[in-house]
Amino acid sequence: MHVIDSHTGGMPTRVILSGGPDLGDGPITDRARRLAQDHPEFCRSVLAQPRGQDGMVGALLVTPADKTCAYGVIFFDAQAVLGMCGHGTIGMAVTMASLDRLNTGEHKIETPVGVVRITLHDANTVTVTNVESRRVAQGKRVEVEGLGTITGDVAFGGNWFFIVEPSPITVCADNIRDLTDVAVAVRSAALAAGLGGENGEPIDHVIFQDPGDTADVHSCNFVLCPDDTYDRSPCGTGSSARLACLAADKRLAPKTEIIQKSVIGSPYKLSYENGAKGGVIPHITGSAFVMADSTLVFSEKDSFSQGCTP
Ligand code: PYC
Repeated sequence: MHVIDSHTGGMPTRVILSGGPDLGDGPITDRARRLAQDHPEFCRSVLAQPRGQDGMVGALLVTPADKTCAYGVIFFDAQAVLGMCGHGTIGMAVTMASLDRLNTGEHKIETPVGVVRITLHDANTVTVTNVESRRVAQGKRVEVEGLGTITGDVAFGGNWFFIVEPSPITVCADNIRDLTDVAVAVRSAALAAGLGGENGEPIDHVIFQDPGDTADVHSCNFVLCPDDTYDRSPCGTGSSARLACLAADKRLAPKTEIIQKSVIGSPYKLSYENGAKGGVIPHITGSAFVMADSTLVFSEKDSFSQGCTP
């Protein structure tokens, strides 16, 4: 299996160039469902330790059904297939550029939640124009054992987010262990309360938001991913959901650029335009760097061939 690894603000992406499962034809949503249902061991074996690492997102390249798209891509982590992934889209674009398979300029990419647009500015810098993102519920209260009542908004940005502001624990690198534990408890409470999308889609990520610590940084976030690791980047889909909340609250005007940092301090530039269905069209600019070009080996004699993390 030929893979190329990159990181976007510290968050790793592994692009699978060849050797992935055959998902057949048809709409990319059907192929994503087949990946989730029929190939969980593939996702784990490629991303979990010892072959992968915490937080790593896979980007499986597929033929786009929409021929105006440069690539189709299905993102996944070790536990779940994702609707979209912002840091992964930036990593994938920089990876394909490193292979001379993507020129600078604008391109369309097909994902299970729809077509996203990217602008490759140079070898490392990409703007993602995401699918329309929206807030579906405001000020939802959940009871979290040991913490009491936590209030947050439910929003879609390509994945489903429960966004809590201010954070119950200060967002800073020293607090990552505690932030993770509390976010896992908040996600369980949100799921138990049945929070999610209009069609019963469950919350898959939790975000804690705090203000930025310098005048030029609007905000900083901690994002819990489905595999219980945190996003080292400010999370492209999470930032999209957050922009939808800021717009709904009239706290940020269209086309106003802000900087959001992740819990480890990596930045995205963010702005939005109004969407056709009442939500926002987010623009997310970040940088990625290629780290490795590798062949993954799977031995039948290796009892940990499918990963050693549960
Ligand atoms: O950047 O959208 C994102 C993302 C989702 C999960 C991890 N990163």
